[in-house]
Amino acid sequence: MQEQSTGKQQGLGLLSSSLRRNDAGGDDDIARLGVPGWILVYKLKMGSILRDWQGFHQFPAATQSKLVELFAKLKEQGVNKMTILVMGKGGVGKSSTVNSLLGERAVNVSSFQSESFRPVMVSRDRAGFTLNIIDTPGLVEGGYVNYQALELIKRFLLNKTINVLLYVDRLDAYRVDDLDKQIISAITDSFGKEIWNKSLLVLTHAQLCPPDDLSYDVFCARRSEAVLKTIRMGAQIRKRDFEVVHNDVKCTSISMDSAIPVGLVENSGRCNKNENDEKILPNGDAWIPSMVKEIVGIATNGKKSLLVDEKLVNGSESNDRGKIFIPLILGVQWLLVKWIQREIKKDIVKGGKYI
Ligand SMILES: Nc1nc2c(ncn2[C@@H]2O[C@H](COP(=O)(O)OP(=O)(O)OP(=O)(O)O)[C@@H](O)[C@H]2O)c(=O)[nH]1
Ligand SMILES: [Mg+2]
Repeated sequence: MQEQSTGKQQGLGLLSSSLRRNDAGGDDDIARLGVPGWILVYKLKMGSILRDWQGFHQFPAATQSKLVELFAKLKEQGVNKMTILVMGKGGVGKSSTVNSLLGERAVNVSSFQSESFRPVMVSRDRAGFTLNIIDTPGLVEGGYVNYQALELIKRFLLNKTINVLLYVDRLDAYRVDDLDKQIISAITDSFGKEIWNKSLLVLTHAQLCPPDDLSYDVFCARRSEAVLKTIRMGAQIRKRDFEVVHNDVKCTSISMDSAIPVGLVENSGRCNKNENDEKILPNGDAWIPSMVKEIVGIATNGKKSLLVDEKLVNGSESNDRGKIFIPLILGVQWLLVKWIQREIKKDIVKGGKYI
């Protein structure tokens, strides 16, 4: 029967396979959407499909009402669309965080080596508000920064505006090393220093029992400080520029005087819950609404969102800076050549005299 399918059915088949590739939600949703095929084609061409945010209704009522309030705040400021970019090393919980924030299994999560090498944008609509989240492949391959992945991400982002970057790492890691700094440098070289004005440090695996008799809050603060310092150094941001507190945003989970707020995340299904059925951290904080609050704070912090244009994709900021010196270098080279030619001529004249 399948072999006899009409062109229209084949078209939908193609669409559903694209959907499966882009979004782990499954193709049942296409039927549920009830939208004309051409709209689906258009939206797929734009890099994702805009769906009704089904996962929103899966959140506990207490979380839903907090999120409604936060989105209303955005709408008050004329913001009805937000695009979040998620980046970090492999296996730190990027995809799981995307799913947790959406309340649905939108992107693939893998316990072992990931098979997703491409960025994926998931778009959800709720009451006229569009939320785009872009999940990306890990930025480390075989112990080195994966510049190829970064290049792919950049190209995927062409003509998109990023309102918030979630830089993801794990809370339950005890060290930062040179590779962490290199990742930050690579992100900064690709997107410019300004991207850190729109970023939130997300630390996953936050349901932990700290070692060495440290309290949970002290442990979180120390780990955050270590990663934030690495970001500051990797992005070459001056200390005093980094220590500015957002006017209206205060990190709810960790009290830090940093320009980059920190959000703690526990993606595991075994995460503890409060009496309202909300997922909570060991400090009692319901982390999903807290994190969305931070995200909204960053989106409206008055700093410019990042438009990824041709210029950014085809030449990094740092390369542009280097280009200023090209005429100078050419000039010096020209003078050097002229000087050598003059010296050679002098030598020839001198040589002629002695013959
Ligand atoms: N306990 C716990 N496990 C987590 C958490 N976040 C992610 N995991 C697990 O860690 C593994 C990797 O998670 P992913 O979300 O696929 O990580 P990723 O960063 O997207 O990985 P790549 O796509 O390979 O870069 C999976 O087995 C997740 O279930 C968390 O907060 N707590
Ligand atoms: Mg992933």
